[in-house]
Amino acid sequence: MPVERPSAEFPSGFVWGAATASYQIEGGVAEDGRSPSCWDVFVGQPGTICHGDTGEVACDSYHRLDEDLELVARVGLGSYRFSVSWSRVLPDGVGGLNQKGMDYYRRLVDGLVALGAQPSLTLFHWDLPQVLQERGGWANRDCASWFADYAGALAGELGDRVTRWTTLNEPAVVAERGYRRGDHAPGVQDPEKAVAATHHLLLGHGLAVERLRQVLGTCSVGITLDPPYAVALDPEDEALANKISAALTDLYLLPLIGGAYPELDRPGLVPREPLVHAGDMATIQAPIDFLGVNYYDPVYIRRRREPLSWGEQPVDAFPEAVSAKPGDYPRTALGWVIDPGSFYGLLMTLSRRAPGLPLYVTENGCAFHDYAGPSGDVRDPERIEYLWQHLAAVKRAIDDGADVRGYFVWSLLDNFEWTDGYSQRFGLVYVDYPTQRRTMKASAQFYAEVIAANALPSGAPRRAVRTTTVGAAGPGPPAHSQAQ
Ligand code: BGP
Repeated sequence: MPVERPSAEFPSGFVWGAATASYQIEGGVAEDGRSPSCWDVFVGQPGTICHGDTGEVACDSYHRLDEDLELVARVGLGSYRFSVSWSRVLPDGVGGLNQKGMDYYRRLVDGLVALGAQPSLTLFHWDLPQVLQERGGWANRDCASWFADYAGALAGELGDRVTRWTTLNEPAVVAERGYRRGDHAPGVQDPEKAVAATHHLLLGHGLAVERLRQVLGTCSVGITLDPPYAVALDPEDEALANKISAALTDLYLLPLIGGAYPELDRPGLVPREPLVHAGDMATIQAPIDFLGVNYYDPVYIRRRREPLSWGEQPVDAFPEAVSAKPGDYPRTALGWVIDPGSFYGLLMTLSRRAPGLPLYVTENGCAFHDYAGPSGDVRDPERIEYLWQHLAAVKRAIDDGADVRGYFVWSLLDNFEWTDGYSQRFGLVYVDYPTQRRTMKASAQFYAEVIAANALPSGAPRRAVRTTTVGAAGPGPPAHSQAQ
């Protein structure tokens, strides 16, 4: 089937960015008054992280700010998405600001502004101050107001120079992996705490939106979700896949845009009274200016049949389904299936579900086993191809009416990838951890050219990637790219 090419040019003003997060890059964990976060504590527990890695040094960005700003300039980013370490600026979690910690973010924001790159600030990318974790963390309702106070404090310091505020990054991952499954910090395995965390994260988001508007007046504020996009492995399971997609997406999206939790018969998943107090849903529904979307790969669904086949996994809260990976798709180094057709499907679904709400792709990217060649250069043709295919999906969604305003690659730098430690490299820039030397990969050069042209190059990517989505769940992917 011939490849359907979108017209190469992106809308003028389209925001080209790259993203990072505080615990994943900063290091300097005990410096200038920073207190530990729940991640500092979690990584110290044996068996939690690949190779026993920690974020103690990470990319040492706390000490290499100028170098990292230079990379922003060299790639020509229109925006840089970073997160603030709550325990660096408020070591007690609440109360007085730590000015030394704040200085780092002031220099970062001022540096970006000087380069003409919009600062996109995420308030919470998973590293809760441990002092607050010891008071229950997000399972404690008070965490929502601690978060709003923290948002207000930062707005007072940086407000006039931050272009976009994102309250939370992927709250579903915090609740599910942090409090239900326990393979992320804080390592809690308690379904009641997980559902409480879901509600308190969303409540914290709503209170923070209110607080930012109080302090700043006009500002652009949103939230980043990772809406699961379920695809049926077999055509007869399409309705099941659609049901799972809708339910898991609505758990976080519906309260934000519709002021209610979905009517799902899953008591352990959906917050209800007494967790939900009068007035909470109105707070959570505070108007936002954009929705951030993180996409990596879809969830492939099949109806459960006993006994389970090799590779099939149960799907939390949906006992009738299993997830599995299709066998014949290209994968990233993490085994994630490369499926830009589902990315297009997700963007179209969200623009229909939340009409009028601009979308930013706040993360999209891939890990490959990159290495520096004998002359020091890092060639990553797979990443170039991945970016090309996923940007083509974005462009096609825009052409088909989705209001996508920007795209941020995960990540600017190779970094500490949570439970995978340093074993997975997602960066446009290669980091040699023993020396902390940064090298722009070939994909950084490719991305710089895309940004400069505000368009995809007209040539095809180097190799063919199969991108047709299996099954036919959701609105269906574009019929493109069987082969080139
Ligand atoms: C997202 C996180 C990022 C980043 C990315 C890569 O869920 O928001 O912080 O880490 O995933 O995936 P992972 O770290 O699981 O390999």
